[in-house]
Amino acid sequence: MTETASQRLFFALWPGGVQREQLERYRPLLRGCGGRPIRPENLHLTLAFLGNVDEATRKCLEQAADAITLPPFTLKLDQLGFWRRPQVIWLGQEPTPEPLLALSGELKRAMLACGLEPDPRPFRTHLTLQRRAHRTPRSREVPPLEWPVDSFMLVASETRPEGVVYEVVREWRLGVVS
Ligand code: 2AM
Repeated sequence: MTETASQRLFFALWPGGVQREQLERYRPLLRGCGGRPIRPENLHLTLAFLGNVDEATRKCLEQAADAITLPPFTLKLDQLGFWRRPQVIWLGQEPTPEPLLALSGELKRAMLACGLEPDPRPFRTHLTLQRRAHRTPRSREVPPLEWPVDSFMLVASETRPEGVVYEVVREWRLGVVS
């Protein structure tokens, strides 16, 4: 773990090796869309972006996450999408499945309880594949990425000269009381 007073943090679903490998099969569908692909080791699905968080707030968030007792679930990410303003291309699932909505809702409540302001927009399932993109992918419906989700993570983000580096700093198993 990085020992700093304040860290840039977010909660995320972190793909395992199988899913990370399968995510590569969507890359050819993004040719011609412009932008910059996310490096394979950086691919993740953000649940809640926390921003710069001090030690006390991080402890508060971790305690709130300890109290989450939701069961494991499986995602079937089967849509490619493009958001013009943030210029991102994502793999997602619409509507957001209920268990994922429940998890993001719990994390929003945790943020509020710890004095942070969650994103007021409704949560939308998206795993960003490409940034600074200009065009929507030709295929919208794609063969699904089946992703059994049995944990969520707290991740630290650091910007270095070689690019952004993510470090999973804690993991919570779903269906297990911490
Ligand atoms: P994403 O929505 O494409 O996943 C870490 O920076 C992660 O948090 C990124 O994957 C990023 O984009 C997400 N994120 C959400 N809101 C953010 C913000 N205001 N600033 C930076 N990253 C944000």
